[in-house]
Amino acid sequence: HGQQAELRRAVRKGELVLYYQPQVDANNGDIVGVEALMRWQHPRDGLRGAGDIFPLAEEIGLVCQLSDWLLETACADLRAWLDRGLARISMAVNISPHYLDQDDFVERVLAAVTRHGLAPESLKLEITEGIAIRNVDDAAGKLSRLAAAGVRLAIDDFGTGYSSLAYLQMLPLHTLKIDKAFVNEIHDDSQRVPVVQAIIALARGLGLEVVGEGVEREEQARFLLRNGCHIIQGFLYHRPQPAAAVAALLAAQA
Ligand code: G
Ligand code: G
Ligand code: MN
Ligand code: NA
Repeated sequence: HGQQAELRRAVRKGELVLYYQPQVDANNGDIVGVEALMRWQHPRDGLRGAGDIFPLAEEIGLVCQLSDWLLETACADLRAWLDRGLARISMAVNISPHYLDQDDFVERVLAAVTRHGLAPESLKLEITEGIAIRNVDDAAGKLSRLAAAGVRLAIDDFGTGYSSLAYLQMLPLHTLKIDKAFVNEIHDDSQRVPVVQAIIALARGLGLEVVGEGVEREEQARFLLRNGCHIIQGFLYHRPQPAAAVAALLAAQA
């Protein structure tokens, strides 16, 4: 309960912030998108990750409030970058199952996009494979309405959950993100990493964009590029960072 009180206090005091991790086109190193990742600037412990926030938020019924805030902040930051004349990039946000369950989920997402005058295509919702399990038809219906409005949908951590292949057919996906567990298996001496190659082939066969996540080493980037995955998110290029730092990177790229 102490932890729960602490999270409530953190929200009141504005200790929660969004960091953004750039995704680059490995052909030229240009930033083509970012993923918003929540952080807790804890006065005593320093920066805490989302894993310290969402499970607690779930326990105290704070998920929807946090999700509204994160969507609003991400859209406002993207708007500010566009207003400065910086490159048009995509903004990816992770969607919690509980938020997706809300009756007005679709309206909340579209309202945030509209409020900031963003093209719906610039927003990408990241859904993990487990998310739709609770009510697949309901989730698929909502996500289809958003897709029809132009909002893009990414399946996150692909290959680690259940029913992956079924979801590929049920959800109106735009992007597939290869989980970093698979990227991790790419080493210098691996001539062939069959699972990664198969996932890329699957994504391309379905006409999906494919993002390689958790890329930390050159040889991993080279392998992905050689095998048809050119959008890369990983510490090799950029770590998650505050909005101002991303703006500086985009300005340097212009
Ligand atoms: O960046 P980090 O290691 O804190 O992320 C840990 C996990 O938390 C990741 O799986 C990520 O998808 C999730 N996560 C990070 N930020 C958010 C967020 O804003 N909303 C939701 N629902 N999940 C997030
Ligand atoms: O939502 P998702 O599970 O995709 O969250 C991405 C997570 O992966 C974040 O916690 C982010 O900080 C982390 N991440 C991104 N790139 C790298 C990387 O190159 N190495 C490691 N270890 N983690 C990464
Ligand atoms: Mn994600
Ligand atoms: Na992921």
